[in-house]
Amino acid sequence: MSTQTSQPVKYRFSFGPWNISEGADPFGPETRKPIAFAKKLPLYKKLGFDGVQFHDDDAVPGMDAMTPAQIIAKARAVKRQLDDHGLVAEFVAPRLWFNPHTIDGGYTSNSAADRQYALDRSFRTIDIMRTLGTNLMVIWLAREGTYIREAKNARLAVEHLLEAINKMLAYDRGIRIAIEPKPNEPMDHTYIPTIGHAIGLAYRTNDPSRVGGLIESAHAILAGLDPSDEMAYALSHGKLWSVHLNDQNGLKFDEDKSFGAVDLRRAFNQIRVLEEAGYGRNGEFVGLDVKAMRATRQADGIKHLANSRAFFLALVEKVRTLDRKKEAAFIAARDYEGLERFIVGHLMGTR
Ligand code: XLS
Ligand code: MG
Repeated sequence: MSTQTSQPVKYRFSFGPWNISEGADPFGPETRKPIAFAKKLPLYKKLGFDGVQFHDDDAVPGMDAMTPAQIIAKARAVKRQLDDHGLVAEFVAPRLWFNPHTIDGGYTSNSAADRQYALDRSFRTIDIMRTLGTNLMVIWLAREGTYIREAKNARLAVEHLLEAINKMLAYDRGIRIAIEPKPNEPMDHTYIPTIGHAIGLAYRTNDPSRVGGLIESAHAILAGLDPSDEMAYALSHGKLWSVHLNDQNGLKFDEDKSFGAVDLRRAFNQIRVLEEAGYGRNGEFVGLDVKAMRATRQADGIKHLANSRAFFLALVEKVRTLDRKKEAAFIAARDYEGLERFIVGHLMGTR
């Protein structure tokens, strides 16, 4: 990845259909009416987005009851819809947390039949990816973990994951797999909770060059880590293939708040790390995995996407206009108090 910043990157944005949602939470029903997939598509360009992120069944609803050929035929129709709107599929992720076979995890379930379901489902995901024109698969390990420590063998779980990933890599030698780590929710503890775990696993696969990561800001925060440091770690390995930028107010449920809405400085530092590593130059998207608040009215159900993109672009300007010489002087003098005032002043537009 290039470190040249002479030609500024023109960022391309993406989100998933689930990011325009109905407002249900575990404590109450929907507060907004559903919007059909076909009605969501025209909103992408209108909001300044070029990429669509998919769960496999966002593209092919009801796929568990369909044959591989039927799944591909439906995915072809979705590809035509994307083409009609000038959109591309960024990635497809297997949704391994709805089917009864995944009640206690898919790839790491104690049941061999459940593990086989997860694998077969992932092969169908790959068929969908290829049909939609992307070679990137994202795996968010939703239920791969435990509610109680004794329920599974954590060492064996790593071997199961490795075996599943190797089989996916062998199923199609052109695909890349980005692991999206998250430390908890829905599980008490999820396996592969951080990007360090994901990259460690990547190096143990049969083709490490095809296994990388997607970092979601909120997931890093839930692990008590700084998202920009997590991104820097993945970037140093050449393994940051997508991001889910959003925000999170401390250690609670996964909030998926608008990017930058809680902590502007933390958002600034994420963009800075991306920008300095040339993120986006190899076609990587800036994904915004953000959710509208439950209180949001129907007509305002896409404002969080517009807001997140606007905050991102405003902060890109803040990164690009930071006086690097002044910053270097503070660092050289080890005047971190001065540096703090300089950075916060820059963000606030004051001195
Ligand atoms: C959930 C995840 C999910 C993934 C896609 O916490 O963020 O939305 O990004 O499977
Ligand atoms: Mg995500």
